[in-house]
Amino acid sequence: MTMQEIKHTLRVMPIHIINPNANKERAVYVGEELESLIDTLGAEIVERVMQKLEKPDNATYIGKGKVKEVAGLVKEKDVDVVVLSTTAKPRQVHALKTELQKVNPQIEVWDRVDLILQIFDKHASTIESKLQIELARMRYMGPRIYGMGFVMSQQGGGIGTKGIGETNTELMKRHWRAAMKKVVDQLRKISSNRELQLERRKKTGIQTVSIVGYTNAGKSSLFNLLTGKSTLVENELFATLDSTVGKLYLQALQKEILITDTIGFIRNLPPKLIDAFKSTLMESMHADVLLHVIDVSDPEVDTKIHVVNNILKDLGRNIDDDIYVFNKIDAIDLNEEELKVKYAAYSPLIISVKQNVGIEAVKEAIARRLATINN
Ligand SMILES: Nc1nc2c(ncn2[C@@H]2O[C@H](COP(=O)(O)OP(=O)(O)OP(=O)(O)O)[C@@H](O)[C@H]2O)c(=O)[nH]1
Ligand SMILES: [Mg+2]
Repeated sequence: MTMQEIKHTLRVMPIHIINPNANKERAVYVGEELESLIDTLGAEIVERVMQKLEKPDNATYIGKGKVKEVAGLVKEKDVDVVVLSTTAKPRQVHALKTELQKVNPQIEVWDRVDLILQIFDKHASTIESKLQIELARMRYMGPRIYGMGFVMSQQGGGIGTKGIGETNTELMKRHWRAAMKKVVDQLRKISSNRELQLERRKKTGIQTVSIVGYTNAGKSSLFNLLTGKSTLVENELFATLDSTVGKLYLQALQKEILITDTIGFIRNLPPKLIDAFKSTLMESMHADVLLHVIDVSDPEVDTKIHVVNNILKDLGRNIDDDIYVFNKIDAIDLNEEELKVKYAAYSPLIISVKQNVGIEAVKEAIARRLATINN
């Protein structure tokens, strides 16, 4: 079942997996984030289930008793998709799905990563981002499960996957490898084109700034304000998937620089998935300066900064000279001075894109940073 095949609004039931030892407030934020991801898909949450779990069940992740409860609700509420709030092994997702198919043969089971990939799918507009999603999906699902989709579609049905023999498994693996190579080759071509572009740009001496940050922080909004462009701004997670480049004239340097907007980050993304987006992120990794945008009205400011910084570091980027831009000051009670004290560790610039506050200071900070790099 693909999103395109579904005509009605998706009826979704999240299963919030809660570690009983975890901080309660934190668990609530993470749960809310999962539900905004579901909203972003345009789906309807028809029921929600909580499951306290210290250790996932080896077979079905949630365990036998819970499967029964979930199956009952799937039937009663006519659920199309069950979403696990955490990342599960493809094998566990598949086992849970097989159980739930007994009450709804069309049921889909996604874990958190599957959900994010569905959103990426919905928002992907270029060949490159589509290829990257495909690659991420292949890597994430592994040969067995990925191939299963293939075999099932060949048979034209979703049921009856039992008894697939060794020969088929080998076939799946081969199919998986071949399919993956094809995507990797195509992506490599796009990547090397971009690398050429980046090198050419370096030679002309045009400096570059890239906007990074957690999803929904206001990166595209800031990009639009700085460049006069109109990249899509949405109160949705992952509205942006591709990199966009714009020009910015810096009065202080009396010259034009390039600025890019790109995909946002989110917690608990498997490295394999981020790796698949490397080609889009290359632009940012090579930028002279990074502007790290933060939603200051968010209750989890520090956590989200760490998530972003860890991903950047994993991608091999030095983050020591990043400029921290705290956005959406209009949405909280603290004033600029109080925020500067509270977040002193980041030497933050405090802005509101919405009210056009603090934007000149952002340009000045960029100019100052770029000037030091030049010398
Ligand atoms: N209150 C307030 N809202 C803002 C401000 N800047 C942006 N927003 C809102 O925040 C939401 C996300 O904005 P985007 O610019 O799409 O955020 P993004 O970081 O590009 O998000 P993704 O591309 O989805 O990762 C939108 O609803 C914006 O209108 C601000 O200064 N104040
Ligand atoms: Mg954006």
